[in-house]
Amino acid sequence: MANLVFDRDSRTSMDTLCTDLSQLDRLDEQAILQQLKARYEADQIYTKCGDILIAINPCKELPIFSEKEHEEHDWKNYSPDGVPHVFHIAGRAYQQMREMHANQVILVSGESGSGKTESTKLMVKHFVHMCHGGSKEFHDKIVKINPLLEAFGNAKTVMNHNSSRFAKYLELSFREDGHMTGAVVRDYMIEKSRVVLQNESEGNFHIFYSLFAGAPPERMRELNLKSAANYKIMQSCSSLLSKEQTRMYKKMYEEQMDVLESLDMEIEELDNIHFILAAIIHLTEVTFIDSQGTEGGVDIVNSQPDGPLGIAADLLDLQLESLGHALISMTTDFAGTVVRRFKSMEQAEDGRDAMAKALYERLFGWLVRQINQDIHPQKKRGESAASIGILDIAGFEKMKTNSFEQLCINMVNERLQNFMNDCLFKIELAIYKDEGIAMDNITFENNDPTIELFMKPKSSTLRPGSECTKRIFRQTRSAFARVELPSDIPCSVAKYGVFRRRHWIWYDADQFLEKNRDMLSKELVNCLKGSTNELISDLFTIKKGPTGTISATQYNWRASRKGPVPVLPHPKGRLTSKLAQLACDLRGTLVNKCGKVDGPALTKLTASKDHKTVVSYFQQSMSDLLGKMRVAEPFFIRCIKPNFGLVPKNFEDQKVLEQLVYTGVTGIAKIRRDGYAVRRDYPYFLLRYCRPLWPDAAKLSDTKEATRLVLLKSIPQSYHQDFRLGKYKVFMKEHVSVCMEKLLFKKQQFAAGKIATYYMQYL
Ligand code: AD9
Ligand code: MG
Repeated sequence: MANLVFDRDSRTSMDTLCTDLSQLDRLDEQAILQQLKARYEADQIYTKCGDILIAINPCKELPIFSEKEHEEHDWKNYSPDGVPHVFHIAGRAYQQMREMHANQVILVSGESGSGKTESTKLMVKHFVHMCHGGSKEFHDKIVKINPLLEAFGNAKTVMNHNSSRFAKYLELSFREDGHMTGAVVRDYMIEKSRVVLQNESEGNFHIFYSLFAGAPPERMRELNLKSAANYKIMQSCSSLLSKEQTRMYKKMYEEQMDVLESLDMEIEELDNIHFILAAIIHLTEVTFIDSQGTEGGVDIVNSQPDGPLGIAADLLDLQLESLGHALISMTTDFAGTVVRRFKSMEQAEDGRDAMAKALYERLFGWLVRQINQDIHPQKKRGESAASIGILDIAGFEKMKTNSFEQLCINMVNERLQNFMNDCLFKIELAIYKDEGIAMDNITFENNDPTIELFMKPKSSTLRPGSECTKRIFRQTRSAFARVELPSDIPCSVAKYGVFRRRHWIWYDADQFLEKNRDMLSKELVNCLKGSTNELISDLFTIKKGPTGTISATQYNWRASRKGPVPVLPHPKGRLTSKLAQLACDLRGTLVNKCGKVDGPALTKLTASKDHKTVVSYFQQSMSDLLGKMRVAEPFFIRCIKPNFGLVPKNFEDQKVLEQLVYTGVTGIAKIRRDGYAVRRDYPYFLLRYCRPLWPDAAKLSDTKEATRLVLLKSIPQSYHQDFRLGKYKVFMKEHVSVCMEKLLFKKQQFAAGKIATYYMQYL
């Protein structure tokens, strides 16, 4: 195809825009950028890159998701030459699931605000559309659970007004005939720190604003809540309390309650959701003062029944005194003797926040389990089924100041990128090599060193200016390293720098330790377990989910049961556990006098395998997720954010280019141009096509030769260069595979017609 010169105002010349980047003559970043830009300006937000879909956020509503598009991209009409569309990829996954009876997974990636969640929702709608015949009520529910999950799991950030603060893996199950039988939502890595602390101009989880805007006055009286502006955790973003936003949140509240009711939630359960949310709001209002007593420690400022502590205790069905004690004191085991100690101010505040975060996290996990209970697959005995999973994570973030939350989110994104690299490049190239098929000149940005350093850091790799670090820079231009503070970074504490090609991401290491330390002391756990409210007590007791899975949000608790929860002592106090030792080590090394960070400190921080830190929990969650994805056929959607502020009609070259480089789109286009996306073992290929289409070829003992014959006889001459015969498999371009499927379909229809005619004569 010729490289394109076009007139942007002409409709006809627009038609000459290339829908597949791998078909461009010139394959470099600039050519790809210009192509995407021209398409974006013509509202063509989707472009293929081989079998991968590039989706640029339109930042405005487009009329391309109607019934017409659903029909056009129905799996029955699937063609690899179809118009690129998010429905098209969903259609292909569905078709492949039906064809191969195998699980499929669609990975949606891209930075924060690039459109992952919207794409996910659109695909769910398309799946519902494609599997006609199921219950309408059930299909509606599958679509409606998304806004509910978003209410509890999304929040306004500077990068996206509706940013997902958790990773969601939605697994839709289908019967052999294509009917949807149910779904399971798996939630991972909710950013619970947001409950107690939000960056400037960012919001708390949407549900809190909905509660204030929508709950009727009698409910607010019951919860002892005044207007939102009175509470600390509601104050970080005043625009969310504006009249206009309040109107919107009021409407959302009503919808959320409707969905909750449609999940067969009982009144008592709805009450409990309200009680826990309100308890979190009151609990975070509890403040401490240094105690005047001889034992030191702190006291609670207002411990009256009508103060924040009393109200929180009431809402959680706890004894006021037991909650108060758990907040300000703790017990430590000194060589078998249990000693009760008072907490320092820092420890008491940490404990209060940990309790609020744990309540929210477990409420979220419980809600997901309730949803799953209602929608989980109803499989009959002996019925075979396959699933399509869609992964939507919190996207890559680069802010003015990046903190621990960004480190965790970005670490997960790096891991996913690494998985994509594995699927798209490494495994691919290895397979071609193994099968003796030539494939040259494919390069991609390998982020293995970053993963190594994040996931399995070795201290030697982190030394500044070390040979190893220099080598990483030279070879891969991607590294995670100890760096000197540049003068333009406005922060007095140490930083970690992660170098991604062409730019650095700076992490403010202040509070890394506190945020990583995800400890809810055993006193607080016991206190909550002692609640006379069955749900609250249950939330802090391990239970299996409806599908036998243990919710990710229960994960920490399970880990913490392995032994006593280590209590972090006052920095000057006696160390009571290895973790405390580590924490103090880190405290010393992270904030040293010249504003530098010692690599081994982070090594220890991220290397912990006992699941008692946020990082190790993220690592474990990610491994679980990848385990699931490795055993399914993957599809990839790469979302792109056209500008920082999500303004319509604004395609910023530099911003898009950065994302193209980061995701290796050029390499993907090349490997897709030169590669063969569909591959089948010879026995499978022959079983599927040879007997029904060319029975004579089945007599050949050489399976490779038989496959060649079948293909040459079946596909048009113009496709003859579009397959390769490897040692064990046949490799085909997608259109070759689709051509074979169409032939088979026709043949089966023909056979079915003949049988029907035969029987008709006896009627
Ligand atoms: V984050 O990593 O969760 O912070 P996402 O999920 O990548 O992020 P999201 O889907 O939430 O981004 O999209 C951000 C906003 O862009 C949405 O709230 C919409 O206002 C807008 N958007 C995204 N995709 C579309 C679309 N296909 N049509 C219209 C869209 N608007
Ligand atoms: Mg999202």
